[in-house]
Amino acid sequence: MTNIILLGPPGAGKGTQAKNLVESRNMVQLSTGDMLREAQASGSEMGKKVAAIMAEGKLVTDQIVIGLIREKMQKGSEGGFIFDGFPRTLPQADALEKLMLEMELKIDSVIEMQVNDETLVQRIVNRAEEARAAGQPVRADDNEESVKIRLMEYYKKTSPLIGYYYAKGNLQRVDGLASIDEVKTSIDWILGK
Ligand code: B4P
Repeated sequence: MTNIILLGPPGAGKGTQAKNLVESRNMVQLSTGDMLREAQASGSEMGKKVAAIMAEGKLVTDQIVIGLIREKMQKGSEGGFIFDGFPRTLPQADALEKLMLEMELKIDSVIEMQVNDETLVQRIVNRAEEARAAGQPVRADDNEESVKIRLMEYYKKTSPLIGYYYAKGNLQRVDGLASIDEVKTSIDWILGK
């Protein structure tokens, strides 16, 4: 069993690589972004509460996302968990550490996906354009204005986690500018067979 955190700015490819790992390693993807979008789609009170915050590009409260993660982790995973987009703040990282201890699990690897701001904005704007062209729904936060706020939130609240995990000795970096397949190969190399 392997438990990993995918860390990186919006559009770095965390969700893309998490899906690869689910297929190839029987791991369970815990994407707080997906969980929050599901809550919105279900029309729940919580979903309504977070909709405007997410559309603007801000982070939702620690309390909400920690609650979501706790609930999903209780279902367990044979291959291990991929934390995708969680933790995003230091209090979330502390909460995850406590949850892992409670469940007698450990984080094996924190993989930081490095991509420059210009590429991130371009990828997200492209995703919105592709969805529009295919007649599919466009994510409310996939526009240039929200992406800039998402990036500011990342640098202010999430990037301190790089030092946090570096100090714990389990931070590894991959070049997120490489192709999707190349990034996958780098992650496979880090995780081993
Ligand atoms: P998320 O859903 O986590 O969205 P993200 O960070 O933008 O996406 P990701 O990095 O997964 O990029 P993707 O693979 O999709 O968060 C959305 C919002 O939810 C947040 O802003 C916040 O409001 C809220 N939220 C979520 N978690 C939270 C938490 N813990 N605390 C508080 N709030 C939270 O890739 C993007 C695009 O790039 C895709 O089109 C993909 O095809 C493309 N791409 C990926 N890899 C590529 C590559 N190597 N080369 C070329 N293109 C690539």
